[in-house]
Amino acid sequence: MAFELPDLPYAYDALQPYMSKETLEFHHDKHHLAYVTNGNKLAADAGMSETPLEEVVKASHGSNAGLFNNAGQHYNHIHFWKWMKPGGGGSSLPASLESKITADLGGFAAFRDAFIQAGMTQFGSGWCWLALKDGKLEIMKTPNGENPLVHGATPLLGCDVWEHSYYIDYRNARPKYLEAWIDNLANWDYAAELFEAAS
Ligand code: MN3
Repeated sequence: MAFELPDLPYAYDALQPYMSKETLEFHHDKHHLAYVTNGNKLAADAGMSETPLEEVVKASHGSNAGLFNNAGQHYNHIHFWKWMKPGGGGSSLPASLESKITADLGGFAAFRDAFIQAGMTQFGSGWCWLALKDGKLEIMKTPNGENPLVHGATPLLGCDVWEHSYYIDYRNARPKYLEAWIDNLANWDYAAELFEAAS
């Protein structure tokens, strides 16, 4: 299936002041579009134009770096736009996911610390994640376009720590971006939806 750039599920200025209109214009209209355009070319070259996206990500991992990087980033960004919402964040989570976080990660505060720490310590470009693996929640971090799918896990919530996601609004202050993201933008309803689907 050809990759297509999805519309943002909110207005470009809807996440202000935590993520600016300018950041979303560049991030969605330029960066994500480039992954779609390049991914389509490379998928066609690999004979995978009709292959579902998750299969392309898994099949190209370790064997076709160009395709993997673009398909992985396309997958990650499709979800990233939905992993944020105006008025998001905070510690009030859907009950099923909240009790799972308490059981597996020691509670919301411990989760928040570990998630931010993973994002801060991802050296260079990449992502930090809340993922479900073998029925248990885990905090993960991955470089570049990699994601939990290629580690046998299901991503439930992911934050983009490439500089293009925060440099306009936070300059080099990645920790400030991560705190603002988890406290004010994270869409727990979407994370809970993915958790229910994976459980
Ligand atoms: Mn990005």
